[in-house]
Amino acid sequence: MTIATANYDLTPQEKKFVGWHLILAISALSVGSLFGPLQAFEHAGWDLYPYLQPVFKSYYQGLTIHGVLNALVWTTAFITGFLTLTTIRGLQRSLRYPKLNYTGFWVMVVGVLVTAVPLLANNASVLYTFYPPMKADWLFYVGLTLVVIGSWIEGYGFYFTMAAWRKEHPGETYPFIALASSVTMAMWQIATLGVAIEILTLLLPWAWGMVGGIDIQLARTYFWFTGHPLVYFWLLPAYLSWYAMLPKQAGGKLFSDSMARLVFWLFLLTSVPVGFHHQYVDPGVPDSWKFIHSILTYSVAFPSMLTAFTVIAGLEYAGRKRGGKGLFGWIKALPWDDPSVVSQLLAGILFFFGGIGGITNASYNVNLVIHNTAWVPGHFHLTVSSAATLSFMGITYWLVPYLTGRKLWKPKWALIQAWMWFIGMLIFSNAMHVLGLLGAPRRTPLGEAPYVPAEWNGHLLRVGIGGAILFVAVYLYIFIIAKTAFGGEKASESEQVTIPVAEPLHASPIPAWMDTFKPWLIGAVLLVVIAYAPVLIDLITHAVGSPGFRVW
Ligand code: HAS
Ligand code: CU
Repeated sequence: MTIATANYDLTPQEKKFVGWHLILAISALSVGSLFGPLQAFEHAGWDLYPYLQPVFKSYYQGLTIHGVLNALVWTTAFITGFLTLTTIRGLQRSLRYPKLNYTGFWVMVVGVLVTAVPLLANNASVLYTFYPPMKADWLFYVGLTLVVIGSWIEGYGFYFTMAAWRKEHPGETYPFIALASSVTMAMWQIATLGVAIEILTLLLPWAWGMVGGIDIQLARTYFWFTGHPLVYFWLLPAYLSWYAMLPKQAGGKLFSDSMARLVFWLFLLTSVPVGFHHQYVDPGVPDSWKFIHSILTYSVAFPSMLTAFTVIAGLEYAGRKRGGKGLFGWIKALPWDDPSVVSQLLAGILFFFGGIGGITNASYNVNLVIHNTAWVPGHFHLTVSSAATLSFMGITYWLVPYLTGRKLWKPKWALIQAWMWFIGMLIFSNAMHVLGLLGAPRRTPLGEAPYVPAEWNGHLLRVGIGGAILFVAVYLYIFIIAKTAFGGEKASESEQVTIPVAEPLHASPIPAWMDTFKPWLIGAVLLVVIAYAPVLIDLITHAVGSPGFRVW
């Protein structure tokens, strides 16, 4: 078996290419993050939107910019860049067709710019789920399509590179981090077929006036076909780091190489056919199919449980090697002074709560209580904004010094930043969960709502306080990264950061079925067909048309 252990350096050109992804990602985050706190402040009764007139028109414009730039652009740009690095480092070879990957990246950049035009002009305040019959300017749909196509092209670049490596290394096993990168991309490419079909066959013809109406139920079904696995596109790069990089940073090893591989294959298999857990209340989906998707949702939670055990076992190994004793002494022995490690540990702790909340959501009966309430943004701020985002922040704390050859600017401040994110998120998301249970709706300017009962007020205030802490934390992060990249002290030869890749604890052979895409891809497609085809055929044959509305 092969696990790359020797240091391998990217070429300056490759480093620059990964760096461009980070610039796109962090630029999106820096604009998108302006609006999150504005929403939180509005909930707490400090509505700042009137002061932003006439530049930003409404709460909903802000909420859309926040969701699109943070949840869609920051993540996708970071992930494609990070997976480029892990593919090259894993295979210890350059991209097979670098120009293909460059093309993918620039298509993504054009897509972001095209999306930004209607967003900033308040012509696409349809939120990040862009449910019809709310109708955005067509540029919004075209821009998002380009972002997705750009990410696909980068994915093809990974596959060609994997195939070239395979030819050069007959009989060897794909190195884990490269395999995990391509599995993530393959899952994403199956997943995004839903939104691609939604945009090309429904939204664009409708936005261009070629058809009079749109079938709302069909559009929602296509959307959630993509919408759920989208969350694993955010999560899996964090898992890649937790499995194969974090243990090395903490002084340990990858606890089980084969388990890590199995987890990624299971995600490829089960991530997509679960979208109806977002549509439990939708009238056009038969109960039997909601049941099937609910069972499959519990199946896709399983690899995360495996991850919790395996990653924590790897961390325990590291902690004990560092001298930690007793039941919990190993936790104390972990490097709590390393901001990259701490960000990822705190992201994992927050994900415990987010994951339990996810399993709660997946239960049909309980979902009826929390659906469309503030509980849901409470859930996803622990997942996409913590498990993924806080991990990505932690990764950049070594990645930017690696790419630039500079030292991280004030590591103590980076530590404070990670803890601020953790504390801000605990306050914010706990308040949102409680508000949801009390019946507070999501996607609503609650500060203005006339029906708010007194018992919500304390929790709304906590939303504002949590939001304020997160606001400081995110701009502190951006400041630290900018200072490191553009003004950081040059690292000496001995201080140069290398890419952390953990060795497996046991070098056991990997069975052939865990080193080939074919059976897993066939299984994934089959499950999708079983879980979706009958409902989609029914919805397509009974499609009806609604006109578009501009509700903002
Ligand atoms: Fe979810 C709604 C179910 C995971 C994101 N989810 C959402 C929405 C988003 C989102 C964005 O079934 C809202 C969409 C919208 O706008 O309407 N979710 C689940 C389930 C899981 C889950 C079953 N979600 C995620 C992840 C996300 C994410 C991951 C983003 C990254 N979710 C739902 C459902 C809804 C939903 C319903 C619809 C609600 C509604 O009605 O609208 C599972 O995958 C979760 C499994 C996770 C675990 C946790 C394992 C714990 C680990 C931590 C290890 C700890 C470490 C730290 C390493 C079982 C791995 C150690 C530290 C030391 C110090 C030692
Ligand atoms: Cu979901």
